[in-house]
Amino acid sequence: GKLEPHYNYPKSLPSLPVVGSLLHLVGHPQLHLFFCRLQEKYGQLYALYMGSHYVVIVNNYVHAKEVLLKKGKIFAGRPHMVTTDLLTRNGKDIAFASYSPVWKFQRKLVHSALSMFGEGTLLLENIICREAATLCRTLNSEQDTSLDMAPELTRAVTNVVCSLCFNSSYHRGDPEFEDMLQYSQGIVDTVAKESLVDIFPWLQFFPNKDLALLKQCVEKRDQLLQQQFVEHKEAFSSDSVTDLMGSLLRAKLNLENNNSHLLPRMDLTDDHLLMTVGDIFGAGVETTTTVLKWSLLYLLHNPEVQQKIQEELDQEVGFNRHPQLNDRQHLPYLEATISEVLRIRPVSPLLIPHEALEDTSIGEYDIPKGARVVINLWSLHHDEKEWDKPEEFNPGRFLDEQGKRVYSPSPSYLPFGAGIRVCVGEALAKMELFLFLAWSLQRFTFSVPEGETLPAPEGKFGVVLQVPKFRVKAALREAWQGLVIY
Ligand code: HEM
Ligand code: PLO
Repeated sequence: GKLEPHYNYPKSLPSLPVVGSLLHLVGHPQLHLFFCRLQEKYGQLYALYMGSHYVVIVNNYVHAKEVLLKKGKIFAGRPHMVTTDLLTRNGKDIAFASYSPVWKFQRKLVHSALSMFGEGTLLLENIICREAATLCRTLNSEQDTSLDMAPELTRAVTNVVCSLCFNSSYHRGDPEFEDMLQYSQGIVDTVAKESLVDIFPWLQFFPNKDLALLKQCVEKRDQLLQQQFVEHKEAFSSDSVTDLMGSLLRAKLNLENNNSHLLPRMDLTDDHLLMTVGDIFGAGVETTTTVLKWSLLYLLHNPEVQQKIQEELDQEVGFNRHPQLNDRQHLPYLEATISEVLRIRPVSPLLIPHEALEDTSIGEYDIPKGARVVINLWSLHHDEKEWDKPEEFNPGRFLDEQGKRVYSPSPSYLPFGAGIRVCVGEALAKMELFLFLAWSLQRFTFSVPEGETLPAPEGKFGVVLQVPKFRVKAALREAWQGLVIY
């Protein structure tokens, strides 16, 4: 929208025509840190131009909750971006699609599929435990070597979403899995990170290395999705639906067969199905793996935390059985550690940009229709008024004096977002984080291999906050020597 002169808009960074405030952004690849620091000069709520896009940056929880909860529906839009349009066939997925009836329906379908296969039933727990056992077997055979855990963690997490989406899984060394690792990294490196093509859409018509890489990676991913789609369509039977792909197909057929004229006509195209699965698959893999890597990194930095988790596990679970989901309530220290990892290194430090669907306001400030709104979760999670020494890793923040779990010690904590755009995978992610960490720490102690240094806890900004590469040594704990560990 056009800015009206007499309105009370947020303070704006100085901008030049065309370039917008871009000169300020150049040389600041860590956008979440830069936006956090700009508060010193412009206050907690300020605006800037990215190319021709008017962007409002929110840095405190009161404003964030107004956007996400109180005015959630008004701010439920998503901006079109060159890179995400490429990834999602112009927003036919969930995460990068603007508010619409089809989007609402897609979310609902995923929700019910997730609760059908997992939450509530025992099935998903069994799948995760099966992958946790495989992970522990690998760790056991690689014991005391210097190991890059990233591919092992990714495979474990990938197999959970593979079971969920396609009722399939990968073995170690599977070439299709290696392909997936590659293209997914290519997408994470190039998509939705306020890259130049997203700021200046006309740049897409010039040769551009990042964009070429993204196209190539998306093509690879689409081939994989298409293959699953065809196989599922051929084998489809509406009374034996066993995965997300199947339940989406069933929903589409139902919609076509009895599309009553009472309902508004809704087109759930093949593209919508493919992109929905693509989202769940992509989010399912990249987010959970990232958190597991951050967790390991912080355990290397804080061996006393690792030891406390193990003491708790020894006491509550022991050595005769594996950890289960219903142990969660008895393992508050492990749960607190997970919460603290999600605070100190939020997976999605700027969430996904929201867009105002009408003229509105945040606090005392007017916000024009079409404004992009970026919630700086990093600022919320590192707010010194809300968190004592925010850069310090301290699971104790999430416990009371008796060591009992405190769910949210500050309102300035939203690792999964909130409101109608809240993460759809929160419950699944928490189940996986808990089980993978509990299984591994019950059996192994992780340390920095000889000759290696502690990895710096610096994240790399992008569509997820990426973890630096590092190696670990996994030593089988004494109590497990000579026992069958899975
Ligand atoms: C959206 C966090 C795991 C699927 C989001 C958002 C955040 C988030 C912050 C954006 C909310 C917003 O823009 O306002 C996380 C974290 C995870 C995680 C911290 C892991 C620890 C997952 C998993 C799945 C998933 C496992 C899939 C099974 C999605 C989807 C959206 C989303 C589809 C888009 C929702 C929408 O735009 O309507 N997540 N997520 N996430 N997440 Fe997650
Ligand atoms: C990760 C790379 C995949 O190849 C494609 C993909 C799909 C959905 C995206 C995900 C990527 C990154 C994390 C996102 C997720 C949707 C919701 C999630 C953005 C790009 C978060 C944390 O918001």
